[in-house]
Order: sequence, then structure tokens, then C-alpha cells
Amino acid sequence: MTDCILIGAPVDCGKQRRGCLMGPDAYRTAGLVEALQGLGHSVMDRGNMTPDPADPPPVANKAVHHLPQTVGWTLSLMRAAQEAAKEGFPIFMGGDHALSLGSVAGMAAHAAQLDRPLFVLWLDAHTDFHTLETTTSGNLHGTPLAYVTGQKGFDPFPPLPSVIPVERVGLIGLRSVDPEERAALEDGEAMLVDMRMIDEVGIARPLGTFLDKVAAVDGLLHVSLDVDFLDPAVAPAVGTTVPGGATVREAHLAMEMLSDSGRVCSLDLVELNPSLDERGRTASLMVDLCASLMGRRVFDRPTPRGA
Ligand code: 6HN
Ligand code: MN
Ligand code: MN
Ligand code: MN
Repeated sequence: MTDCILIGAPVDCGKQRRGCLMGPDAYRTAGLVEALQGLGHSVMDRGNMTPDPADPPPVANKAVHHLPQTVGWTLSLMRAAQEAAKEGFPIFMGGDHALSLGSVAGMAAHAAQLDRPLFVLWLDAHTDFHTLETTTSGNLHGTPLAYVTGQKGFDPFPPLPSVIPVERVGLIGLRSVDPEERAALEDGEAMLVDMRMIDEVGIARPLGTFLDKVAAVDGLLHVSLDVDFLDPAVAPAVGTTVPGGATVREAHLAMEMLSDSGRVCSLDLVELNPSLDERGRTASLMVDLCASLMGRRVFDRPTPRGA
């Protein structure tokens, strides 16, 4: 049994289109609390957070927008993550992906205190590896992975208590990568799994390799699940749809493997925009995926060898 701590993070400043602020309540409406309790976990819903006040100096890149709010959210979420991680398993109910600037930075600080290496699994169509200097959209939801891995160009943001080396990051589901992100990641050590690789070898093989790497050093794993990891045909409620995403079963298999690994310490549910949903189906799917990650099974046994 796990002590799940739900943190509502109605972050809506990471892009232009409004609506992700309704995400936390959409997860509650879709039955996230009941699903987790039904699996035998205790659930504490901490309600919705607010950003700290912040007044950073402006940056040279004029495309960047909503910088003060985003810095403010980063400050409050970093603190919330560290507090919640001491008591249980934080689930950050977004909110757009800008929330991960704070949730991941806070979890990295927590892991450093325990003297354990933190790994990050980014399930997303995008790499979210822009800096304040390279982003052309100015949408800061496209930046968290660059921030938490200590890339240059985040001066207005709080200094990282603990930098996550890029070789401890895995990205799965990729199909929309900007040139600057590609240049920054291509020669690095992050595990890059695009949709072609999933088509060719399946999702289990690269994910299994990554989980072995986490286990080899007794690591902890933060999972960041962007709605657009999924194919828009099954998960329409996101502003940044890219065709050709993960299927329902690929996503569940990933969650089941993550659950079996016993390594996951925290989870972001991000980019759900309920105003784009169809009768709540995307919110329900995200709740079901969360349930798989937290132990829901069809049969409670591993796949028999040779099956
Ligand atoms: N997300 N690379 C694009 C941009 O605007 O920088 C898309 C970012 C998407 C962000 O997936 O959370
Ligand atoms: Mn994202
Ligand atoms: Mn995305
Ligand atoms: Mn871009």
C-alpha cells in the first residue's frame, strides 16, 4: 500500500491556449481518488496549489511569455514536491508541462537528500528541451527537461538544488522535435525512443533497458506523462496533438512495467485540457493509466515464460 499525495497544479502559463487549469478537477471528476483507494492505497488530496509571487528580470528572447508566473510556480512546486516526497508518493495533477520545472527539480532535491540517483522518464511526443534562449514559440512548457538537466539559459529560475545528468533521462514517444532540441540532445546520453522505434521493436524493450539501468544503481524514477504521448485518436484533450502516438495498450504496458519495477517515486499528469475533451474520455484514460502504474492488473501474475 502506498500513501498517494495528490497535488493539484493548475498551471496554465506554459503555452498560449487556455484550459489546463481545469485539469486537476477533471482528474477528480474522472475518479482518480476512488481508483487509487480501490487498489488499496491511502490518498491525501492536498487541493490545488498557487504560484509564489515572483518578479524576475525580463529575458532577451522576446518570444518568452508568462515568465513571472512560471518562475512562481517553479518555486512553489519545488517546495511542495520535497514536502510531499517525505510523506509518500506525490502525484502532480496538471496543469501544463511547465509544472515539471518545479516537480522534477523538487524530486531531484529529495533524492539527493536520500543520496539516491533520480532518473526521469519523459512520456511525450515532444522533447521539451528548449532553453529560454532557443525557444521560438516562447511557450515554457517546452523547456522543463532542459532546466532540470542543468542546461544554460535559465537565469531567472531558481538555482537547482540537484542537477539530473542527462544520461539518467529517458524519452519515449517522440515524434515532434525542434532543430535546437535535436542539436542539444543528439550527441548526449539521454535515451531517445521515437515512435519508429516503438513500431519496430515495441515499447517493452527500450523501457526494460531503461528500468534495468535504474535498478543497477538502486535509483529512484520520476515519471512525467504528457497527454500527447498518446495518439490523439484516443486522447484528444490536449492542445499540442501530434498524429501517430502511443496506443492505449502500449501506454498501459509501459505503466504495468513501471509498476512491476517498484522504482517509481512520483508522477506528473500533464497537458490535459478538459475544454478539448470528448465526454471526459481523455481524463478517464489518464486515470486508468495512473491506476496501472499504481498496481491495477488484469491477472496478478507476470507473463509466463514462452507465452
Ligand atoms: N509539451 N517544441 C514545441 C515548442 O513550442 O517549443 C512544442 C512544445 C510542447 C510542450 O509537450 O509539453
Ligand atoms: Mn510535454
Ligand atoms: Mn508534448
Ligand atoms: Mn519550438
